[in-house]
Amino acid sequence: MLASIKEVAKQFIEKTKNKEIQVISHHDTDGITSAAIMSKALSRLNKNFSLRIVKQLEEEVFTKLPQNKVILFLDLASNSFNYIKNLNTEVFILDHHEITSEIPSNVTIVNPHLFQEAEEISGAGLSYLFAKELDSQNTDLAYLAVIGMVGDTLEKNIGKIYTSIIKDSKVSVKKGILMYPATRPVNKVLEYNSEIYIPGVTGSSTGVTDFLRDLDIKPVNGQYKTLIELDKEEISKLLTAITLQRSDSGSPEDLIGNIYLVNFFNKLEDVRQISAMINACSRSGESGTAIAFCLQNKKAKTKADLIYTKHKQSIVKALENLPKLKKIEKKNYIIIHAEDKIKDTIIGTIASILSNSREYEDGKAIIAMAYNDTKIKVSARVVGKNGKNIRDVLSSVIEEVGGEVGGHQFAAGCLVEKNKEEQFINTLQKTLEIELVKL
Ligand SMILES: [Mn+2]
Repeated sequence: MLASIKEVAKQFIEKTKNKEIQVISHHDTDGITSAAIMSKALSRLNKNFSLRIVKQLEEEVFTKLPQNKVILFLDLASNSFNYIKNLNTEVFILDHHEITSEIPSNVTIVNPHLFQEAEEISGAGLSYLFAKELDSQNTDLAYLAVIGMVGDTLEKNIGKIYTSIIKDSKVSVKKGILMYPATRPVNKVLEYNSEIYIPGVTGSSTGVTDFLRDLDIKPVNGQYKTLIELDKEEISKLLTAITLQRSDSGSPEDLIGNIYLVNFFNKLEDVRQISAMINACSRSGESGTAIAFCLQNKKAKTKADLIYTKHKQSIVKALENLPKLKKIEKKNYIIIHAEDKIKDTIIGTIASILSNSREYEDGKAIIAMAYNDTKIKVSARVVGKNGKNIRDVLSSVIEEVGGEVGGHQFAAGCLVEKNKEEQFINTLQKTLEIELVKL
C-alpha cells in the first residue's frame, strides 16, 4: 500500500501542475484532521486549493462541483462512485470506507480495502502518508494522523504502518483507565467524562468527592492527581470501584487501554480530549475553527475551548435532568422522552452515555427522544452491543409511521413528525415487545 501511495502522490503532482484543487473532506475528527494535514501540505507546495467539509456525500455536493479543478476526496467517497463516474474531472480519493462498486476510470484511489492483509488506516493516516510523499517536511503533521486514528477508534488494532506513524508523531503511549482527559485532575474527569457513566457520581461534584473519599484518594494541597499521575494501587482501587457499578459481568480490564499523549499548544494533552474538541467544533458548524485548532492556531484554540465547554455543560445539564424526564421502562427496553428539556443535537450523545453506563443490562434497547424545531429526533442504542438489531426495529416502526432512518445494528436514529408522537411511541413499544417474544 505504501508503494501505491507513493505512485498516487506522483500522479497527483503531475495532474495538478496547472490546475486548481478542490479538497472535500468529512466533518468528523478523522475528516477534519485529514483536511488539516492536506491544507498544510498543499500550502507548503504553493498549490491553489479550496476546501469543503461535508456531513455526507449527497447529490447536492456533486452538482456544485467545479468542472475545471482536480478533486481530492479525503475520508469519504469510496461508496459514491455512482455520482463520481459522471464527473468530467480528474478525481483522487484517500479513504478507508468500504468500496461498494467498480472504480470508475476518472478515479485514482488509495484505500486499504484494496490490499490484502493491509491494516486499517484512518483517513488522516492516509492523508499523512500521502503528505509525507509530497514533502518529507510534513512529518511534523504525524500527530494529526494519530488524532484521526483515535477519532475513528481504530487504536485497538494498530499494525506496522500506524506504529511507524506514531513513532513519527512523538505521541507517547501509556496504559491507563480509559477516561479522558487523563491529563486533568481525577475528580474533574470523573465528574465530566462521558465514557464511563457512574450513577450518582458522573455530573455531581459532591458525588465525586464522596466516591474518592471512600477510596481513600485524597487531594494534595487542594488538588487531586491526574489520571496519569495515579499510582498502581490507586488505579486498581478506582477500577474496582467503577466495576462494582456495572450490572454486567464485564471485567475491569475492559476499562484499561492505551492513553495517547501529545504536546499540543506547548502542553501535554490527551489525544481523546483533542479529538472530542474537534468533533464538538465541527458538529456545531465550526469546521474552519476545528481545522485551525488542529494546526495549533491560538485564536482557534480560544474559540474551540469555548465551544467545547458549552458542549460539555449541556451534556452535564442533560444528565442532571434525566431523572425528571418522561420514561417508559420495560425489561428489555427504555424509552426516554426529553421533549424540549434536552437539545436534539446532543440527544444521541446522551443515549450513548447511557448505553455505556453500568445501569442497564446487556442487550437492553435505549431509545432517547427530543424535539427539534419541527420534528422529533430519536436516537437508539443497544447496551453491550449485542442482541437486537435496533436499526431494523426503527425501520419497521417508521414504515408504519413515516420518517427517515439512519445508522446501524447497535446505534441508529430516526426523525419523526411531531404530530406522529403518540403513534410512534405506541408502534415502537409494540415492535419492541414482539422482539421480546422472539428472543
Ligand atoms: Mn475516517
